[in-house]
This record gives sequence, structure tokens and C-alpha cells, in this order.
Amino acid sequence: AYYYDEPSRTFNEYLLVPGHTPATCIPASVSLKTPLVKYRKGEEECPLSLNIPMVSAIMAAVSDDNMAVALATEGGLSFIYGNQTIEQEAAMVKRVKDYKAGFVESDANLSPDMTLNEVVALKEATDHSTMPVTDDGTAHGKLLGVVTERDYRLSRMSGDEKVSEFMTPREKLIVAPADTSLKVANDIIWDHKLNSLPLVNDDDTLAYMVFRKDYDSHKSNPNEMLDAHKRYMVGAGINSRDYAERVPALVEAGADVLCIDSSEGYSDWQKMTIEWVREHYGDSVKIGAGNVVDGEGFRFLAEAGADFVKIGIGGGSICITRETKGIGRGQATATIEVAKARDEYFKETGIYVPICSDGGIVYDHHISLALAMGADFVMLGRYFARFDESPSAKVMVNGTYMKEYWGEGSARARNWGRYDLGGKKSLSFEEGVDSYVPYAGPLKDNIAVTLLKIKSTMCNCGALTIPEFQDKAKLTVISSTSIVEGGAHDVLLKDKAPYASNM
Ligand code: MZP
Repeated sequence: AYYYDEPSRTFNEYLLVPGHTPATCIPASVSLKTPLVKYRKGEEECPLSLNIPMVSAIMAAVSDDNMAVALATEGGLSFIYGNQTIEQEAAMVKRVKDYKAGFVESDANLSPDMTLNEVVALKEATDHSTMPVTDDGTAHGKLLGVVTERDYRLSRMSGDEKVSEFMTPREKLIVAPADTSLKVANDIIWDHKLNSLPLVNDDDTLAYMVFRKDYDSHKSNPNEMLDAHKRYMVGAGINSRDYAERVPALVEAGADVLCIDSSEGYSDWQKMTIEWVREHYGDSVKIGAGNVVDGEGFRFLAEAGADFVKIGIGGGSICITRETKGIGRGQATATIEVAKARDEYFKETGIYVPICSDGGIVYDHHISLALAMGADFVMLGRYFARFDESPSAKVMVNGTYMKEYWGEGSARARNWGRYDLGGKKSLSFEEGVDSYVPYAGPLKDNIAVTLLKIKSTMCNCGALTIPEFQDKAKLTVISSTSIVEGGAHDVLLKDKAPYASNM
């Protein structure tokens, strides 16, 4: 047997040592843009990149179309879970691609002279889940919709960002009387640089008139405006069994990138899957592979043609693979070694294959550590499962709201394709658990805090981009006593901070 000289370590055993911070290095100036698929670095632009280095896990408890829209809105990407029928998965991908942010279709026709009150009445009468669209022909902005107060409250309760994203507290400061005409309301919106305008009738707010002013005002045809809209990016999980049927359906549905979802990816099955994709689609279909935990595994998949490689075995919060099978590696050590192999491969070939650290992110600063260690982006399951947008149920447990979160190798998911080694199309033993995670509210609010923490850390290390961070980062292994020193200690806490802010 081969014995490694060093123990394998987790993120929690490392800290970043700050470097010099120039005055120009402030969080607002940090770019988190990062490559998603391989490219000839230095010679060409990466064909597919992310605006933030976070993707959501290929799990039924995490990544459906709803999550995908919410995360893509923030600049990340979801991989729709593959443990469902091909038709179901393709339908989810299609819904993300068809989703029109900020636009809701309607067959109602409005004139610029109509009052806001009349528009609301029409909305109530027709019970449009869609919103009316109009063009007054002269105004700079266009009315896209009406959200009644009831819709707004319901949307907040269900965490529907599609509606609430229109409204900001600032916008609630300006209200329009119910008899204001659409034309005048439009001018108010434009003059005050608003997206929505609350309308008052007597002393009650009735509705928000939702406008948008960032598209060509000459286009009066609503459908034309909807075609002009940028589509969200979405990924999809596949397995190394039914790819000949699943891949064409997902490509047809519009998936931007695929990922072979397997607990252990250093295998001929993955090579065969990638080869099949290359044979049928050349380089036009992007496909990631994994998971691996060392340089050998990385090189195998890179040479097989993977567009990115995912790292991590046994580190997931719901994972018991290390206990059941005795395989795996500390996530920090695995990331460091794979990053080294990625850099060597780049030097030899000129091809930069992005790597993704998957699983085991417990605190926000673990994301910063993973990036500093060379990861181009991270995949998270537990983190996203906690939000309103995840597909799992929100339940009350002992007086606290929780979301359900289960592993793909649990008896509940029975995702045999992820664990299959040429067996009998069933899950022979469990490698994951079924659990609860504390409910943390909307994705948007949580991710904003997480990203600010990452950017602040990068500034502490004097870096304005992820490659610069990777170049400048100084990392130190810490002793178990310094881990204790790192938290609040030797004080009696007055109040336990909310879970989300502990991340
Ligand atoms: P985490 O973010 O919850 O720590 O980990 C999520 C990752 O755990 C997933 O992206 C996947 O790689 C892995 N996973 C999913 N299900 C299982 C399991 O049942 C698992 N063992 O390990």
C-alpha cells in the first residue's frame, strides 16, 4: 500500500494570513467572475463563466428550476438534479430557460389614459396571474405589470422573488393617487428612477405598478420585448448510465452545461460518458466530471475531455461514505492537490480546466479558503437547502423552522446512478442521511452577506480578482487550540446569533 506523508485536512484546519491591502482594494471593486469550463487561458475568452463562484448541488433537496432562477439571478448557477425521469429534468431546464425576469405576459390591453385604479380593478376582475403591458408611445418607461398588495404579501410568504424583487423600501416612499393616469405614473417612475410605484386609495396602499425602463422604448410589442430578454444559465446533472437518452433531451431543453454526478469519478464510466458526448456533439456541449480527490483523478478526467472537474469524496454534510466504505479525503487537502495538478496540466497543454470544490462548506469563510487553495468555484448543498427557494419542505421542529435536506445516497433519494459500479440498478446500502437544516430565509439576502464576506477577505489579502487571490493567498495550518481561540471564548454569550449569520 501507498502511505501519504501528510494527514488529509479539512477547511477548518486552515486560516488565511492577511497581506498588504492597497487603498484601491475595497469590496465594491472586487470581481468574483470565474471560469466554468475549460479554455486556452491567455489566448481566448472562457466560453462560459460565472459572475459569482457558487453553484448549487445536483440534489433533489436543493436544485430545481425555482432554485436555478434565484441563483442565476445572483450570478451563480444550479445543476438541476438528475435523479428524476429524463422528461422531468428536461422540463425543469426548459422552465429556467423560458423564465423571463421582470416580464410577465398578458393579453390585457391598456391605454395611457387609464387610471391606476382602473388598472388594478382590471387585474382583480380578470385575476391575471400575468401582468398587463402597455406603451404610451412617448414615455421613456413602460408599464409591465400590477402587483396587488395581496399578491405581494403572498409572494413574500412563499418567498417568490419574482414579485418582491421589483420592490425596494426606497420605492415605497413615493406613492401615487389612485386617479393618476398611466402616462403620469410612467413619468413619475422615470423622473425618480424607480422600478415600481405604490398606489394609494384613501389611506391604503392598493397596488404596486411595476415599470421597467431599461429597454428600447420603441418596442411596443410585448412579445418583442420578451424575445429581447437575456436567458438565465442553467446546468443539469447526468449519470454514466442513461446518457445516450438523457443528454439529447437536456441539450434540446437548453441546458448550458452538464455534469456527470457521481460519488467517485475516477472511472472508465465517466470517460465513456464524456467520449459519447464528444462523439455526438464535439465541443459544443459542455460537460463537467467528478468527483475526484487527487491529481491522478484530475488528470484522468482532464485527458478524457472534461470541461471542469469536481473535487470531494465524503465531505458532504449529509454524507456517510467515509463511514460506510472507508474512502475519501479531507476536502482542503483534496482541493490543494487537484489545484496543483490543474496548474501542471495548464503548463503542459495551455488548457485551463476549472475545478470545483464540492461539499463540506460549513462556514462562509470556507468558500474563501477553497478559492484561495485554487478552486475556481464551489458547489454547495446544505447552504442552499436552507433557503426559501429550495424544493424541500419547511417544517417546524421543536419551535424552530427547519428545511428538510437529504443525501442522494440516502434511502429517501435512492439515487443508484450516482453510486452505481455496474450493479443491479438499485442502491445496495446507504451512503447518505436524511436530515433537517435550520431555515434561513431568502437566498438573495443570505448570498449578499456571504459574497460580502468573501470580498472582504480577498481585500484583506490584497486581491481584486479570484486569480489574484489564488496568487497572493498565504495559508497556514492551525492547531486545535487556535481553532478554539478563533471563536468567541471565555465570555458568556448574551444571545445566540441567528444561524444564518454564523455562516
Ligand atoms: P454539502 O454542501 O451539504 O456539505 O455537500 C453537498 C455535496 O454532498 C453534494 O454536492 C454531493 O457531492 C455530496 N452528496 C450528495 N448526496 C450525498 C450522499 O448521500 C453526498 N452521501 O455525499
